[in-house]
Amino acid sequence: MIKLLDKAQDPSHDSARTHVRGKSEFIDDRPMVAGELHVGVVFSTEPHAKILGINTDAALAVPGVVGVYTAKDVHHNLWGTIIQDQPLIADDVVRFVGEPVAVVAAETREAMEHARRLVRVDYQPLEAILSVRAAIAAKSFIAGERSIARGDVRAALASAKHRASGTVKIQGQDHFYLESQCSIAYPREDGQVEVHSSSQHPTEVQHVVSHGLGLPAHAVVCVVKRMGGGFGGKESQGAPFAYFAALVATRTGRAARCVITKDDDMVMTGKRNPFEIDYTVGYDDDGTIVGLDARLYSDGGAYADLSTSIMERAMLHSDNAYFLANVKITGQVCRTHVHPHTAFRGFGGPKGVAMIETVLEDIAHRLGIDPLDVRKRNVYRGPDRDVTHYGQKVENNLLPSLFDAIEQRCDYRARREEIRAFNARSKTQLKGLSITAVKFGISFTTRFLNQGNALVNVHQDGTVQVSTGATEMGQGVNTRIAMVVAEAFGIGLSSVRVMATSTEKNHNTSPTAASAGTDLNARAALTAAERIRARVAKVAAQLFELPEERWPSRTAGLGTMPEIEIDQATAPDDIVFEGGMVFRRSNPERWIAFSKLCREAYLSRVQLGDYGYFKTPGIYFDKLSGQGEPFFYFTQGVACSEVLIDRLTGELEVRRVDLLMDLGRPVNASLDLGQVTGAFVQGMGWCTTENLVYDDKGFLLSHSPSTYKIPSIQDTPRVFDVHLVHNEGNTKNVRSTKAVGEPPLLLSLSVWTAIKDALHSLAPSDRTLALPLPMTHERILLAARSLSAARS
Ligand code: MTE
Ligand code: QUE
Ligand code: MOS
Repeated sequence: MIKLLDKAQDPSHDSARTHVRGKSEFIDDRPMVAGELHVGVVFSTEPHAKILGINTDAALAVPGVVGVYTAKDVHHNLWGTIIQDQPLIADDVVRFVGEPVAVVAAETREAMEHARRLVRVDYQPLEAILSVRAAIAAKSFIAGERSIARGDVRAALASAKHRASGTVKIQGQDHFYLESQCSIAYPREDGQVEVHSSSQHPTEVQHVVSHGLGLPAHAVVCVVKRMGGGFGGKESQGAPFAYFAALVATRTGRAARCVITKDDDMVMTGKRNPFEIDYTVGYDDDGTIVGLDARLYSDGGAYADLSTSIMERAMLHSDNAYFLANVKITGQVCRTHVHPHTAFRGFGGPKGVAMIETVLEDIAHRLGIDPLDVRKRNVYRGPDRDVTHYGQKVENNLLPSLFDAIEQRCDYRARREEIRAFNARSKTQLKGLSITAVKFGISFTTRFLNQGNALVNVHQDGTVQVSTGATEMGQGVNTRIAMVVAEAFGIGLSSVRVMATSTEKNHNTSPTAASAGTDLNARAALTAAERIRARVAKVAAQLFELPEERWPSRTAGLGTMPEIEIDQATAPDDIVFEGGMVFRRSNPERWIAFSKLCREAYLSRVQLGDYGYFKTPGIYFDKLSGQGEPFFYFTQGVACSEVLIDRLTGELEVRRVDLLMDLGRPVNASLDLGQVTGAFVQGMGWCTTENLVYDDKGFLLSHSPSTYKIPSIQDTPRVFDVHLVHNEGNTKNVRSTKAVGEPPLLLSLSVWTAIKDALHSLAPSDRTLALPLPMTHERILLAARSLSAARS
């Protein structure tokens, strides 16, 4: 049975106080230094064209303009996180509207903006591919086709009692971080450069800047204090902007600031990959899936970026919470002439899950069975139906009991009956109800990324500075790391500070992504802290043997105490660190404050800093066979959404959402609840209102807050009941916690399937509704209208 966690009152975000006072420093808040230049980007207005010439004369003539740089100024002009196929500055050909063709540097922002518009580029247009279907027709692909399969799909489909086929068309999503892409570069002595960047991946910035400038890695430092949101959009795509600033800084010897406007950012940077998924499913009378054949196509845009990894995760999540006995999932990334699409919260997961959840909804509709029963019939459960199509056993599987728990908590059956009656009665409105689940695999599927390192410095007053490769983007990773370290030393959270991320303190860092920031970095920090704790525990044990007059601090460090030998980490095991104090369990009367102990340890020449390293054990995935155990564990959850549709206007109201999330034993349940609700609402935007509209050149028309509608407070569910569930079983992860950042976003699909549920009440049972994602108000209106017309 599922037990709920009590609502917690955990420490608030470490930036909460400075955020609300406007004192948190973001990139563009950094004070201008003497001589600092403004950097702007001239970008392509053609989706695919040969560059015949670039005329910079007029731009250079603008007073205050210091330089205009093009591809010929770049040392090594190809970058890319996985496949290096993308020019930093387009050379002879442009491949998307928004692609950088020149970089302008000027004394003022006004001069820069003015000059940017005066750079003249002559293009000879080439044929552009602007859709997934056009790419398939032209065989325009990025990397090869891959598949993950189990059993005999063909035979299973042939002998299935029922079959259904369809296409799921899924649009992209803009990250809409409040702080657009930005970086400042400072030239340092002897050819070095220090870059401050709004990036989830400081090591990638370091690499891209060093390659682009022709510098060794040790000449470049990347510092990330925080981001004003990343959501995956700053995992790879922050790097070129850092490079543009660094290019100007090294060329001019002056600090250089590259801050992109919201509108330009939206035009230039890639989004969540659009997907088109063709499937055929075979199922029994009771709704059990016996075979699924799905072909996933994604729009990768013009360059590879992270699209191949995103496709892999989509393929690995096409099962979601459901056992597929016979299955073949094929994935192919398409190359088109739009901005290169990239990571977005959930990576490929939401696309695979959208497919299977909507298929389950259709099966239920066709059979006239409640969709919840179809889901429960297919959910992973032991002993025979708990191995995924890629061969990983679903351990610590709470899914069946989560379905039972949500059904009861939200009074599902009674509301289903009410809604049936309501829809039969109402002429103008429709209600829909749907429960979907999530089972999100935690770990990068690329094994080498699953490592982290951390530096812990304990000072003589007992306060602690922690540095890791994790970057703070609002998710609270710094607070969680600080809490884990504070707990290790038994000290208050205010005694621990997580410092700005910098590649000079932590090297070869992974992007803060795949929701694994805390898992990797808090674990590495804990290792370092535990080493320090073992040493100071030994100091404490010795101090307790001596009268206080003979402690180092009392003898001015003159050495009346024998020097402490710390040979290995042979910590006395009965020393307790608690409440800021250190004592022997057997004699709590004799104690020393942690802060005082640190001073004594220092005077005794005991090392008070350390470095920790962690790599996720036991994970393995063979990308060729599509088999293995790619995930350390699964984060799971369920949500039930009720929607109300106005058939005359298409208006949608999300009336009620009940949500249960298994996050193991949370480090900070309050922050986690913020992540769950934030991710859900962000996902709702993708499912309902966020409509990316391009013109016939692949230029993004909806490139501003007035034309691109992210959810507002008005759109959040009227009733939003979110609970974490009790689960202490994930003992292999740090503090038995589970990652939270991305998984709850996938539960917002319950809003999308609830819309389908509502519209199904107008559709005959032999009719499958192919609803695109997002279901905007307009699309709801059109779908309702055509269904009503078909009925009358
Ligand atoms: N939360 C906030 N406030 N801002 C963000 O940019 N990014 C999300 C998620 N939560 C994001 C966020 C994404 S895409 C990921 S992968 C994780 O945070 C990354 O951080 P974590 O690994 O520390 O959870
Ligand atoms: C989830 C992720 C990422 C991922 C795989 C996941 C991710 C990411 C990469 C990646 C892959 C290959 C590389 C590389 C990065 O893989 O964010 O540098 O060479 O960057 O399952 O979030
Ligand atoms: Mo998150 S999409 O893995 O940055």
